[in-house]
Amino acid sequence: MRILILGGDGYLGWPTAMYLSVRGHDVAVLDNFSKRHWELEFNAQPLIPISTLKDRVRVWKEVTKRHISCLTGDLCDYGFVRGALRRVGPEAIVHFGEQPSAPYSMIDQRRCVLTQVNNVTGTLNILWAMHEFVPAAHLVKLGSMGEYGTPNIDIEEGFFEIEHHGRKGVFPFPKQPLSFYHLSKVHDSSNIMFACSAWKLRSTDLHQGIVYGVATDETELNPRLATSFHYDAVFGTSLNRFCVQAVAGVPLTLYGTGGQRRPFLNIRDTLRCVELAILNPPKAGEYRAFNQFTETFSIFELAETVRRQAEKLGYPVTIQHLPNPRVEEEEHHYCPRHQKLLDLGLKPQLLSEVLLDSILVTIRSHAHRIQRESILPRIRWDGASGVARSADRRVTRRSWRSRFGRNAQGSRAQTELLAPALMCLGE
Ligand code: USQ
Repeated sequence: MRILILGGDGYLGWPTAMYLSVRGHDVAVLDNFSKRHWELEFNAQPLIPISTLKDRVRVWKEVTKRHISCLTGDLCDYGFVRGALRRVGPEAIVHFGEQPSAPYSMIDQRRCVLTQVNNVTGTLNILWAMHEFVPAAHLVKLGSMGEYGTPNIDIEEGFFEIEHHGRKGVFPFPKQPLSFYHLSKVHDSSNIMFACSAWKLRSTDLHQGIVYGVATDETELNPRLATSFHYDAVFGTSLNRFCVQAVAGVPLTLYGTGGQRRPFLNIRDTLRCVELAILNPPKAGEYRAFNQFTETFSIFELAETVRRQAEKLGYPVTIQHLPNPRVEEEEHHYCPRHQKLLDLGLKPQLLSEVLLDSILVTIRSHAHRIQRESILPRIRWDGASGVARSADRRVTRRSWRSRFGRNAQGSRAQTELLAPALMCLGE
């Protein structure tokens, strides 16, 4: 099948491209490298050095003899999007090409607007270009479980039936998103659903949970095929961050009580889910939603699991309850369904000790690259933070010790690292 991957330079886009290429599909990747630019704003570097997309495509050809074509351009530029779809003529389009960080979208007005304009405009441009050139193509869109929020009822897969004043109907499940980033995904979902209905396009909206893991079968073929793994407070997500923190010997950064329950999946399962969606397309005019995760954990359970496993590898780990920089419920009901991908044949690779061990061991081999100053959260959901300024580094070593205890081993360097977070959290 001819498959176009949008955001093909990213943490998930690049491994997906290789996974589908090695399975015989004709794959093209498209990116404008804006994520690399956003990373520069915070000096947030991926743990494993990654080369340019063109280099990785070249290495992929050397290693597998398979060709991935590469397009460079911005999804917000409609002329470019039209040209790309006309040139590639994809049968399936996998859309990872968005600003992917919830914290980034909460920094300030500029990043909030950038996130929503970038994500919503890009998706609208794809829909219009599909309508114009490839109306039979299947759009596989990466949405988020965070679109639903944490309602006090069980979460269905996209739609549910409700009865109101004696009449029944099927409706999109209510969305109570967790950030401006998650809101951009909600807007995308509505736009895609409407385009499917109005223009008879077809789309699968993958409401994805939090992806963890550093490697896939394909990235392991050659070190130069590595993917962009983040652990910093802007682009890294909880489990990946906790693993790096354990190896770096800094306290695990639990926000609040850690009672927040979230959906998770392994990066290898992400690739399989995308493949299952592609191989089982919806019919023309159909918009469907799959909840794409394999298990749920509270963030505290997750930190405890990482602590136990890291200690077996000889890393002493402390868990630290930081004041929560986000506005979110910390104790809540959470019971989302996730049956549709299992019905299509997904065999989940759950978070086992072996799996966690392999992640920690991979991180260990790159431990010299960990930038500790990027670990602590500086972005507040209440809009009061911005990025902490250097003047914020005045918190004393005594305040580190009184807050984190002797186990935290607060050196002068660590105190300086923590200062911005404490200051922006109003400590
Ligand atoms: N958290 C901590 N400590 C940390 C980082 C996070 O306690 O160091 C907590 C957060 O407060 C939150 C939970 O862990 O309650 C999850 O945060 P996260 O950073 O792992 O994930 P989040 O930013 O919410 O969003 C991520 C991805 C997004 C995806 C989403 C799925 O960035 O692309 O859509 O996970 S979901 O969680 O369902 O929204």
